[in-house]
Amino acid sequence: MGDEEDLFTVRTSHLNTGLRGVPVGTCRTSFVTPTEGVHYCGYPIAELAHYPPEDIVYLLFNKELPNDAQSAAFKADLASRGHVPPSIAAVFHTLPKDGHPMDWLSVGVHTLGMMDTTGDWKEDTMNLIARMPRMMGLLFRIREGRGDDIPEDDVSASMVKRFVQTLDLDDIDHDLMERILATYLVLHMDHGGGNLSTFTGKAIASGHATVYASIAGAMNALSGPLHGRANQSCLEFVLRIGTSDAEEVEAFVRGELEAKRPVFGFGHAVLRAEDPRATVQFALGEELCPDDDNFKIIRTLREVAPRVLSENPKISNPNANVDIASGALLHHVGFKDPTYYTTFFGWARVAGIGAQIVDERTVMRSGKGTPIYRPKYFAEQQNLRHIE
Ligand code: CMX
Repeated sequence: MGDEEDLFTVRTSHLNTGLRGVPVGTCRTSFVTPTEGVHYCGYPIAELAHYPPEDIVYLLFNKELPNDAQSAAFKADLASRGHVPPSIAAVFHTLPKDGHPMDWLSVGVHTLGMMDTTGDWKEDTMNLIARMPRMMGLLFRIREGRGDDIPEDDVSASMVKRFVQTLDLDDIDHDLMERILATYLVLHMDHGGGNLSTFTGKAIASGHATVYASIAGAMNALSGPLHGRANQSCLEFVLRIGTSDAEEVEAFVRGELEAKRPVFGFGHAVLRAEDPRATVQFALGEELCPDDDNFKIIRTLREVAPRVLSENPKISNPNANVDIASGALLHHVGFKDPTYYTTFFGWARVAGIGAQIVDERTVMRSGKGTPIYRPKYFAEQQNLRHIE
């Protein structure tokens, strides 16, 4: 059987595996290769890491990078859509303060949709992207009990600046925070078509629920500890290590493995080398915060963990993944509570998931759109011989 035929043959061994490896569609925004990781519209992520997030949003929707005039026009378009109704703050004030920030994010997206849905896939997606920075800032402030005296929203500022201005934290280096967040957003915007949150968002949209309902559902999927919340777990893991001494770090890693716990920040389902998104963030940390305690720990982990994990031949990729460094960088610039980290991931993914929803709803099948999702499930007792 040829490779291609094999790829498209569904076998009994594929059942009850969460569609793992079963081809179900095409993705116009990004793909992942084992060595270079994610590519956005053909560009390896390492080549895009230093672009402003707005230019990468443009890329995901238009499938080409903007020139200067297109970039300026796109930023102006986002500004024209950026106004967030102040009444969203009233909704946030009613939420339980100990609710997880990802649940707040899902409520926030839904609430924006209840306040203003046009029904046009692209319009709604662009409006949501434009409103995310302010909504994120309000979410942080109100959940932390800082809901008063919130600064005016400067819709003409960059996505990241609007968020940082809304937060309005004392004693932080705004430029540093903006630089770390801008890189974080670009690195996390998209990751192929089949990851759980993207697939979920597209599945919901396939039933013609609104963009807001679809993205809120995608955020719920992202919040799981096996998916986006690994982001939070990874810094919690680093904080538990508490030393950058190589021997102590090695003893800690071995202890985790003996206790059958994951060594967070290492391994990947598809990549077979260090994730370029980790490489970019390590370089950023070496430039911006080489002496930060957590950064020193992850620098040692990057040396030690792949060697220890390589001793187990079952582990397909012992190298660092995207989550190893992002937490240390976010912590360094002032985000001390890891439970918020997945909300940054979600904010970034609104662009990639949104672009994929717009493609599936308005481009695929010559513009008719992908039909409503309906994979087949067999009754357990049904005879499976015909697909052997
Ligand atoms: N620590 C401990 N065990 C690991 C491991 C790690 N970092 N990486 C892989 N393994 C184990 C797997 O659990 C699996 O064990 P079983 O056979 O007992 O089930 C075995 O090695 C083989 O796994 P694999 O084929 O190499 O990798 P998977 O596709 O099954 O899992 C991943 C990938 C990311 C879930 C896994 O490497 C892991 O748990 N890493 C730690 C958690 C983490 O950092 N998650 C963030 C992922 C970021 C991203 O996806 O981009």
